[in-house]
Amino acid sequence: MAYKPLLEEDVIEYLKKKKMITGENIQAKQVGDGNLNNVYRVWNSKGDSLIVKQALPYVKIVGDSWPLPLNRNTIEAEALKFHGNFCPNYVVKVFTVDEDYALMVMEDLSHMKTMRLGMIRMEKFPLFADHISEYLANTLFYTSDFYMDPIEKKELVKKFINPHLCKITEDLIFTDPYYDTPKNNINPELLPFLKNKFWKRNYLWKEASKMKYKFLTSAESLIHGDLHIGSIFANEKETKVFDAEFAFVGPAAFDQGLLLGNILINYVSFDGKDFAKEAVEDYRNYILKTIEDIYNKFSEKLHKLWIEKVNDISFKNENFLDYYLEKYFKDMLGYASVVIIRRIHGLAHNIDIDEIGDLKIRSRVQQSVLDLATNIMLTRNHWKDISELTNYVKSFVF
Ligand code: SR1
Ligand code: MG
Repeated sequence: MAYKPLLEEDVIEYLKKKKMITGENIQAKQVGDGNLNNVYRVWNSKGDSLIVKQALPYVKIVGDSWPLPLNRNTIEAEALKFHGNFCPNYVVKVFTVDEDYALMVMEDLSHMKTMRLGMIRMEKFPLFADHISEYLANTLFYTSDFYMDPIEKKELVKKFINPHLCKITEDLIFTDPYYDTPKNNINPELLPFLKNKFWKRNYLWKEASKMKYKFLTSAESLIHGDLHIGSIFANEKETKVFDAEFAFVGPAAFDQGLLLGNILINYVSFDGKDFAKEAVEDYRNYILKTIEDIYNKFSEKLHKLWIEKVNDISFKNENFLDYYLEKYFKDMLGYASVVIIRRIHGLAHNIDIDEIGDLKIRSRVQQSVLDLATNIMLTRNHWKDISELTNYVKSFVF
């Protein structure tokens, strides 16, 4: 079977042929606002529904001038399944993968919304910190050398080699935002600040390059690779991670850093919006508490796994865990800083800030976010506890 990008009617035919959906009045609709793929929801009159995600042979938001391999769909499906082994409650279920068509069929989670859509409206997710800390601790630990057999770990590295998607991250997160290139996507009102201040921060670029080097060279755990708040569905009771096509065996602190960075962008973004002051303060307190809870619960859970399940005798000691967590914490802050910066004037932004329509107001918020990220990057090696970060953030913007 030859690959072709499927339209809504093709997706219905495909699922009918595979007997994955039956019955009357089957319909399909393109959903999702991703940058790379086509995603369809398919449903029938009985209330059955499925999600089909198909890779395109190029970057969707740019077009066919930027080709991208189709096998990223299989890598994503395999990563979701592998992570799902260790935290089945917090990862979307993949039913089938079709390498020929570069597509996978998944459970439909449209009774939930992405956390980003909730957070831009100041919705709270009371169980999120508990759930995501377990996801972070389990995926980190069970796919690391602390737990895995060393031969199987190397096989895991091989299976999840994902060079083209990693290259996107290397360029878009660690490189392009630090100099004036047409690949960036810049609010014209922000340009003078970038030219006169931001791009003169050579000391910052050096720190970003240190993080890039770690990203290029650390094969620690199978990471999600793009764990922002648009890659997570959540509601009051459930949390489900999806969209893992950037997965590879990489630096363990990257996922939590990426999540933290995206939450901090949301925190600052309310400066440019019309919500009541008290509501913003209340929501910001909730965000800071969530940031602390995620990290503290994560380290407690990792500690428990360590005590109970480390297999390699070299690492079976808590002093090593202390060393590991100290490095993890600083790296997490470094990755948070670069992912914040990339979403301000790099190629792909977050709606948290881009929905601020007035470009002057947007630029003011963007400058504030860039200054916050710069300060986090430069201070990261002096902080030991997550409350030092949250106190600092509160003193910077509240
Ligand atoms: C060209 S792809 C831009 C971004 O979209 C994805 O969600 C990743 O975050 C990637 O960096
Ligand atoms: Mg994505």
